[in-house]
Order: sequence, then C-alpha cells, then structure tokens
Amino acid sequence: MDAMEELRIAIYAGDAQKVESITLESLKNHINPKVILDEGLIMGMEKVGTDFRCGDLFIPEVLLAAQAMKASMSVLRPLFVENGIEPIGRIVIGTVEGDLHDIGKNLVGMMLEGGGFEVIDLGVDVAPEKFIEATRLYNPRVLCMSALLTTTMDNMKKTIQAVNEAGFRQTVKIIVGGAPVTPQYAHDIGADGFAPDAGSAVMTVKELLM
Ligand code: B1M
Repeated sequence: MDAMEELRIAIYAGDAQKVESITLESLKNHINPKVILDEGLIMGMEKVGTDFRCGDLFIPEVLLAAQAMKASMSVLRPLFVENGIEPIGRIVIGTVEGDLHDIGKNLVGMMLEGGGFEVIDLGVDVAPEKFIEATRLYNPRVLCMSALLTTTMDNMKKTIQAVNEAGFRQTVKIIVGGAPVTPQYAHDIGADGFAPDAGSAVMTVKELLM
C-alpha cells in the first residue's frame, strides 16, 4: 500500500495522530505537499462525503475525519505559505451565515497567503453585517465567501446586497466558491469571480486585481 492510500484510510478512520505521522513521513520521503493535499487529504475527504451521503457514515465520524485533515494541514501550512514577503493585497475571507464548514475555506485562505496576500479570516457562520464591519475596518481589496450547503448559498447573495447598500461595491472585489456554487450562480448574484478550488482562487483573485 502506498503512503497516499494509507493517508486516505487514516483520514477516513478519523485518526488524527496517524494522519499527522504519515504526513511528516511523506514529507521526509520528498513527496510533494501538493500531492499529499490532493491525493491524500482531499481524496480521503471525498470518500467521507460520499459515504456520509449514503448513510454509511454519521456526523461524529465526519467530524473526526475533518479534525484529522486539520492535523495534516497544520503541518503542510508553513510549506504553502511563504514568509517575509510584502503582502500584495489584503483579503477578508469567511464561511457565510448558517454554515459551519471551514476546511475548504481554510485551504483557500492558506493558498492565498501562499500567493502573497494578507488574509483576515472571519471564521464560520459569518453574517452579512460582520463582512461589512470587516470591510470597513480592514479595507480589503477582495472579499472571499465560502458556502458548502445549498441552504446557505443564498447568504452570499444577501452579503453582496449588504456590500452594495453599504457603498463598498466600487472598492472591494467579491469572489465566491464552495462545492454547491457554480460560475452561473456567482454571476447571477453579482459576484466578480468564482473559483472551483483553492489553487484557482489565487489565480482568480490575482486576475481581478490586475
Ligand atoms: Co457537511 N455537508 N453538513 N459537515 N460535509 C456536506 C457539504 C454535504 C455535501 C455532505 C453530503 O450530504 N454528501 C452536505 C451538503 C448537502 C447540500 O447542501 N447540498 C452536508 C450536510 C447536509 C451537512 C449538515 C446539514 C448535516 C446535518 O447536520 N444533518 C451539517 C450542516 C452544519 C452547518 O454548516 N450548519 C453538516 C455538518 C458537517 C460537519 C460539522 C460534521 C463537517 C464540517 C467540519 C468542518 O468543516 N470543520 C462536515 C463535513 C466535513 C462535510 C463533508 C463530508 C466534507 C466537506 C469538506 O471539508 N470537504 C461534505 C461532503 C463533501 O464535500 N464531499 C459535507 C473538503 C474540502 C477541501 O472541500 O469544502 O468543497 P470543499 O472546498 C473546496 C472547494 O469547494 C473550494 O476549494 C476547496 C478545495 O480546494 N472552495 C472555494 C471552498 N470554498 C471556496 C471559496 C472560494 C473558492 C473556492 O472563493 C472564495
């Protein structure tokens, strides 16, 4: 069994200690951090999602898998994030109101930091007013919103409306993403951009700021 398969199994089992030790061992064996992320963590989590949907896994197991994924991400984080570089712009990021999913949002934030941005993370369950308050306080160039539930996607639209009403629409770009979000939806709610994954989120933000 190769290391990435072992990692996927450990993610599925929610074994944070094992996930962390396989991550460290893989790095020692010169496996690229991006391979660990894509072929180990994300693929492992995809299986968790599929089995959760079928009813083969339940919320406590999914939570353990999420914690195991975070254990590995804290090892990988410094490798994606370069230090000592003058930030090329400030970003405010958060998961929208009613939504507690933060793994994808954290990945996007981590990649943006790695791409040279200063990232202010508002966390999860972020109400439109909190996005507005943060925009006023930090004057970001881009506001990033994540949603994982079809029932919370609409809060992206509400937040964009709140940004418009607060008069910030000319000064801040908005990008949205998350599993149920599509480019068409992003367009329909008036976002400036959409990205399907964390890597392309960095490209989208850079393109918007060019
Ligand atoms: Co939830 N959950 N969950 N969950 N959960 C999903 C999303 C679901 C698809 C599972 C399923 O049924 N198969 C389903 C949503 C169905 C729907 O709405 N269509 C679901 C559900 C129903 C729920 C609950 C309602 C379950 C319940 O209580 N009955 C509940 C809701 C709680 C709430 O938020 N209010 C719930 C709870 C949870 C846990 C707390 C147990 C846990 C979250 C833990 C945490 O995040 N700290 C959890 C998890 C882990 C999942 C799954 C299994 C995995 C999500 C994940 O982390 N994926 C998920 C199934 C799945 O997606 N396979 C599921 C890995 C992550 C890297 O991917 O977040 O998609 P993702 O991020 C990607 C891209 O989407 C993109 O980049 C990332 C990768 O590069 N991206 C962006 C994300 N944000 C972006 C922003 C951008 C650009 C790109 O620009 C700003």
